[in-house]
Amino acid sequence: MTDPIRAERDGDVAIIISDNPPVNALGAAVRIGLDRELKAALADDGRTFFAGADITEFTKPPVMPQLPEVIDNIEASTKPVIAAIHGTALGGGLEVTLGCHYRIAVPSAKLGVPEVKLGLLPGAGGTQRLPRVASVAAAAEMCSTGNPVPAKKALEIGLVDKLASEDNLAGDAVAFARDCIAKGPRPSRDLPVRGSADDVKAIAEANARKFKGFDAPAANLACVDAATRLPFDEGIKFERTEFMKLMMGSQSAAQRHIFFAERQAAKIDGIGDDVKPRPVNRVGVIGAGTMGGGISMNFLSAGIPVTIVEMQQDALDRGTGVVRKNYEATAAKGRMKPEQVEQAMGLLKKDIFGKLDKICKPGAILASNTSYLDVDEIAASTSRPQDVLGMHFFSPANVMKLLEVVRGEKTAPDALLTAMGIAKKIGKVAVVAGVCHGFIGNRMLMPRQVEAMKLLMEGATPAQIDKVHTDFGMPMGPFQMSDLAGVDIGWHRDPNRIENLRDELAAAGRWGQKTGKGFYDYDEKRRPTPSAEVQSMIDKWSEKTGASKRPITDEEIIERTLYPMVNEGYLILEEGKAQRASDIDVVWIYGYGWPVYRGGPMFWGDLEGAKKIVSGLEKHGFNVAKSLKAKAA
Ligand code: 3H9
Repeated sequence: MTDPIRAERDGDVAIIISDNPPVNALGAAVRIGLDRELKAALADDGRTFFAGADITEFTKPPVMPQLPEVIDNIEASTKPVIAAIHGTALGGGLEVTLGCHYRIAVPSAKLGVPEVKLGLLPGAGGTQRLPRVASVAAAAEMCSTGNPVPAKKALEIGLVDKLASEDNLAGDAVAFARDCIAKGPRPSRDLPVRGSADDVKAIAEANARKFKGFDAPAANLACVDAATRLPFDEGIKFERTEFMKLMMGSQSAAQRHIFFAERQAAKIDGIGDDVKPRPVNRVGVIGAGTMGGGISMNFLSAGIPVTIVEMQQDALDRGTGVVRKNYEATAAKGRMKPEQVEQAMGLLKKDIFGKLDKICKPGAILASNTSYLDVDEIAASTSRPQDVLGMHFFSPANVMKLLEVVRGEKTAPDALLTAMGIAKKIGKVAVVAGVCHGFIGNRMLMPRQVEAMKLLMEGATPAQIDKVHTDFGMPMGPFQMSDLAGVDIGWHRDPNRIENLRDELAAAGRWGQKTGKGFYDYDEKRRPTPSAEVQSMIDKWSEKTGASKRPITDEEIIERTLYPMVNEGYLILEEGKAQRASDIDVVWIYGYGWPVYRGGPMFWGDLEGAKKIVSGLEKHGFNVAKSLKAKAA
């Protein structure tokens, strides 16, 4: 293995260069080399910056020197050490720069401590040095949200001392180093803390909703708070204790799992490097409804021209109107400039009379956004099944990150690769799914919904079931979801045919949020309250179906609504409809808001334990997937 660290000299300045592709993670070889070259530079009278600790090392035995020690040695250097930053200085990478005495960065550099997104905190002194180098407010914000700051902002908050020119970092850094020689070392630990505990409190309050359920943001804030009241070395000890607590906890394990799962999902088994994606220069979308409009926005935002095909002028106007309204709302929040709105709208061409065949050249990919239709059947109805696949967006399509790319029996490898590539280009997290009813996500939703309805008949209330799900960390429970999606979805629309509770709700106009009432009653601000009318309908249907009502525990709700999802996940894997368990987790995190700190249903199933899940499922009479049973054995 080649040494990732090498040193050069420019007159009286030693330049230590790290080159550890792909992201310059601070793995053992880098730490050893960094320490070695620093010592050599001190003894001698002379692509991206680090993307953070090597996350893959966290589950392995530690290799010396550890990062805090390397950073302490840099900080203790009797000669000034300058960090020259380009690309991304993240996590442990930023902490290395904080151990340096001065920092210079190119304008395109980004600096941040994203550890919180991995359920962690900067564990190499970052929480103690940032409040001294920048400020308590900046440290609290950066550590607890994990959002990086661009170099210009870093300069404003004192995190970097100087901006280099974009294409001459080495030259500017060496010149800057010469200026610093006269100033001598400036250890961050000796700087006064800039700000007070109130700054930490303000950040905590401003983000309370976002942080709900997560352990790491509060731990990050507690460390920054410690910096305001403890001497540096005591603060470091506090940081270490908090870091280890998070590192040993299940939330960080879950979040690290998802970090790698998301990247793994982009990889398609069985497709070699010889397969190349097809170029995609324009996109046609059929149907200008909510979904069509949202889907179009993804491409427009990525600079890809879109032709919307809609046979009805009013529907077309409504659809393009929705696109404009959404963009204008984004502009009103300052996240887009008015000229960008026009630019995106300019890419949208209306073609009322265009015919599908006219739009589709040979080789064009024909993608269906179906949630349930059989992609193989759709493919069979064309003369080019190799070009047909599913691209299943989640509503609202311009917001939700998930895209299920459905691989049909005859889908060509390069067509699949193209769909996965375009998904990345439009900022989606794509997962390959096989053809089955509901693909991965909705297929797993079905047993959950069925059981939730049965539980109502047996004595649980919609509010109780939903609360178990929201307490678990889901953004909403099964009945809140029905009310949002529409209770009338899939309804036969015959008001005289009432065969179950859902029919009765639909016939009574209880279609959910859109009619102001569904499983819940809604006020004008769409706040739900339990409905007496619905409860009496439930009681009636419970009696009709002969279910004996009894108190239902929250534990039973978990066993009957979440365990069957895990079970379905195993069935999906057995049938080869998902490539790997972690893909299923990605679907649920990005498509349905499964709490990331629980790592997705499959990861959670492992934490809960296969034995416990199997016995829970068997207790309630479910057919357990063979592979799940085998795991429990
Ligand atoms: C930390 O620093 C703890 C310290 O405070 C305390 C220590 C005591 N390690 O994302 P990409 C892999 S915690 C190992 O597709 P991009 C990644 O899996 C760390 N591997 O590229 C992928 O592998 P593959 C805090 C890593 O250009 C490949 O590199 N730092 C790491 O879209 C390319 O990644 C972070 O949380 C890593 N640190 O984005 C930063 N990072 O090709 C995490 C990446 O096999 N990283 N890999 O699938 C990122 O945010 C993005 O990777 C980055 C580049 C923005 C840097």
